[in-house]
Amino acid sequence: MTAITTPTHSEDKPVMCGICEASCGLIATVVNDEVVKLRGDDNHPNSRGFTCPKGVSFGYFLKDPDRVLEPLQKQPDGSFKPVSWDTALDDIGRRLNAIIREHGGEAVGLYLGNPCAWNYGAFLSLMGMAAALKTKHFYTAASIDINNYWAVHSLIYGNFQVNPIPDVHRTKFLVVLGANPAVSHGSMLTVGRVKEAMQDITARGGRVVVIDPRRTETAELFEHVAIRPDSDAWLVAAMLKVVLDEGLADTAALARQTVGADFLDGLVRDVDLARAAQETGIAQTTIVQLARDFAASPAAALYCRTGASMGQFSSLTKYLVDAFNIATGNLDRPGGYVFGVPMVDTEQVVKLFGLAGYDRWRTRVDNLPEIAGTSPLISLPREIETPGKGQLRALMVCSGNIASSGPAAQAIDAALPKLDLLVAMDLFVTETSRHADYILPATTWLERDAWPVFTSGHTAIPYAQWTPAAVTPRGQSRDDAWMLDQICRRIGIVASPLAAAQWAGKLGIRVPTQLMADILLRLSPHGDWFGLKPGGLNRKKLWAKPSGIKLADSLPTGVLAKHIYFSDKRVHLDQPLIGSEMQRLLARSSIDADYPLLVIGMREIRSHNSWMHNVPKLMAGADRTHSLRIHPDDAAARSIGDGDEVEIASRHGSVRVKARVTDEMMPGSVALPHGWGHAGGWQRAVAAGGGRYNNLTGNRPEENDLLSGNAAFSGIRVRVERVDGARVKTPELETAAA
Ligand SMILES: Nc1nc2c(c(=O)[nH]1)N[C@H]1C(S)=C(S)[C@@H](COP(=O)(O)OP(=O)(O)OC[C@H]3O[C@@H](n4cnc5c(=O)[nH]c(N)nc54)[C@H](O)[C@@H]3O)O[C@H]1N2
Ligand SMILES: Nc1nc2c(c(=O)[nH]1)N[C@H]1C(S)=C(S)[C@@H](COP(=O)(O)OP(=O)(O)OC[C@H]3O[C@@H](n4cnc5c(=O)[nH]c(N)nc54)[C@H](O)[C@@H]3O)O[C@H]1N2
Ligand code: SF4
Ligand SMILES: [Mo]
Repeated sequence: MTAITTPTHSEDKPVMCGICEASCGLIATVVNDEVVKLRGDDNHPNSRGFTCPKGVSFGYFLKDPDRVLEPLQKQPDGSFKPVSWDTALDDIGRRLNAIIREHGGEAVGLYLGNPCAWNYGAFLSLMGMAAALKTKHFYTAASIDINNYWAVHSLIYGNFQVNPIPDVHRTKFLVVLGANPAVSHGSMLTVGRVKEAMQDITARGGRVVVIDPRRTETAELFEHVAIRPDSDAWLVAAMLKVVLDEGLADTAALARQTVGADFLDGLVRDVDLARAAQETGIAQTTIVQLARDFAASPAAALYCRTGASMGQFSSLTKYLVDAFNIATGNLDRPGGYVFGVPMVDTEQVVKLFGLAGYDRWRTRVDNLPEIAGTSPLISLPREIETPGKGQLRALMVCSGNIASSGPAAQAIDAALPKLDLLVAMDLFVTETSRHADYILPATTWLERDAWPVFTSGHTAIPYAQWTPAAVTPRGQSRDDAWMLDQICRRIGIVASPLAAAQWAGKLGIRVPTQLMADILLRLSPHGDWFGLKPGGLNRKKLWAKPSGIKLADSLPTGVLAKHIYFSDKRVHLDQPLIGSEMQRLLARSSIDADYPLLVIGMREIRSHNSWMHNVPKLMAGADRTHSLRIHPDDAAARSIGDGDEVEIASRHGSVRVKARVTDEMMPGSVALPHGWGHAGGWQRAVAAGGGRYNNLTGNRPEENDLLSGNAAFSGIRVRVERVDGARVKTPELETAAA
């Protein structure tokens, strides 16, 4: 008998990793429509062969037995039953139509989750759908991450998409405030091989200073300054004051680039350096020296990211960071704080489509300012639970796990079942999707074409890329853009902000997102203008070079005017809203005797927010338990030993995890990764245990960033106790009781 062999077809396909903002180029080895291997793509202009453990493990998502591969319908007993696409979509359409008929499109909400950043079809559809429904209930991961950036960029540059980044490849002095690029690989900043790029700074005689409550993987490599959580505004305000008081400001740059620079003097007038030292835990001499050294550097950049964006004053902090870069003459100069070269001019696109804006309207319940047509996630439970016109009744969550990653997660968890309709587009039955009436099975980035337009604007080596799908979608999974379009068809809208698109839709003409993206690309400064610029870009050209095409060797300078959306082409520094935030900061007491410790987050190299705990390779090893980092002194004061189970309690909730006693923590601060403590159908993730960090956080506006609605996850006041009979009272508590 002769053996029957299946002919194998093996191909190496360049793809883009769609997990984090590094957007690394990968090579997928595909055999008979299966991804057998993922490795770094040496030809990628930015990542140049780099990968991390998450990227190369992603093939597992194609075969994970827990992945949802058919539309699931919630049954009366709470279980899920597979149904056909038509059954699911028709019923969703019918229920949405009933809600819209009775309450209007404003009763329908959308959540655009973090993975949409690598899923252009999804984000174009969601943005278009929110506009077509005329709903204010458009929530995005930006409001639990970067709304402070967007608010400040809107206020001072006139467009939320404007995003100055440190010129990492040329800077002489990089200060990293609340970021850990060695693990996170960057955010709102995409630098290929980021660790090496930072090491190059010191190799060429420059400095890197990392300001962080934890001696992180990045801080280990460079100069580390430990800071008390949620005190970054104090630090940068004090540094700005030193620069202004000591006459170190670049007055020529301020005169040339800004209006309202006098505002800065008033803003920091009442910032007392001794108090700043007390609030930050950083010696006054260190603060002063840091400010002087930065001002003296010929090319310096202060970069702040999530650690400095997830406190209660994150907009004030971001404003101060930009003001400090500007006042020291570093904006728009080589090696300073510069602008990217995106493959599509997203600043112009959002302006053109009327999406750029801040505080054009306020939210219904919390009276918070809109940003780019979106509402902050902190308000979601109240928008669901508060009756009246505009009450949120139906929600479609696209790649979000807000009952884990969202602020006051337990409040979201409790509010979601109160909706008339919840639709989740996801890969799994998660903490969030388990509440859904329907779970619609989405493709992963290996099963769809990819266009890294979100990160393109902040990439240190500008490049363009568009890759075809590596494999066909598994099971019944479909692209999120397809599902959203199917839902739109059933409620008689087109996912577009343009009135013309709605009319075309009535005639049966709908522009697929791939074509829409290609049109945006072709009409961009790098585009081929439909043949008018023969060397220009289009989708076909990029598909033919799927490893990507470098657009420039370095970032341009002398381009500030192009990135200012005010007619005077100056940065607007005079901001009364920032002034009132400063007054609020000055009035805040940072001591809470009942909850004497401050908890901060930490990202782990083998986790990604809330959704990679089901991958066996990423969960192997003794260190893959959810644990709380605590300084030896804080542990000793509570009789906590390494490996003990501890309870972390805030005013909002509590979680139980193992303690890891380590002097990498600053005394008084403890660190806990978010995204653990799973429920739902991802069995390994659930078995991994742990707790939900975000049960510790609050969602009232005054507990978060008031100017942007950005969630505060960092510096939450907590107490920590050992979980057993031998609970000890902390010395701070005894003092409070005395
Ligand atoms: N491996 C991995 N990579 C990721 C992610 C992930 O979950 N895992 N998530 C991705 C996402 S969505 C994002 S937005 C980016 C974020 O990218 P980063 O902003 O670099 O994220 P983190 O690694 O959390 O770094 C934040 C740092 O701030 C510190 N910190 C906390 N509170 C404070 C504070 O009050 N002040 C100061 N100065 N520092 C503080 C923390 O100790 C931490 O080291 O990472 C992305 N990359
Ligand atoms: N305490 C604390 N909380 C935080 C943070 C923190 O540092 N500390 N970080 C915040 C930040 S920076 C962010 S960005 C948010 C992220 O919060 P979310 O936007 O809620 O995103 P994730 O938690 O990453 O959940 C992503 C979900 O999308 C699913 N998914 C993955 N790929 C796809 C896809 O292609 N299509 C579809 N339809 N689904 C997909 C996953 O299974 C998962 O359920 O969390 C925030 N929450
Ligand atoms: S660093 Fe980010 S983009 Fe690169 S391989 Fe890892 S997860 Fe993917
Ligand atoms: Mo994020």
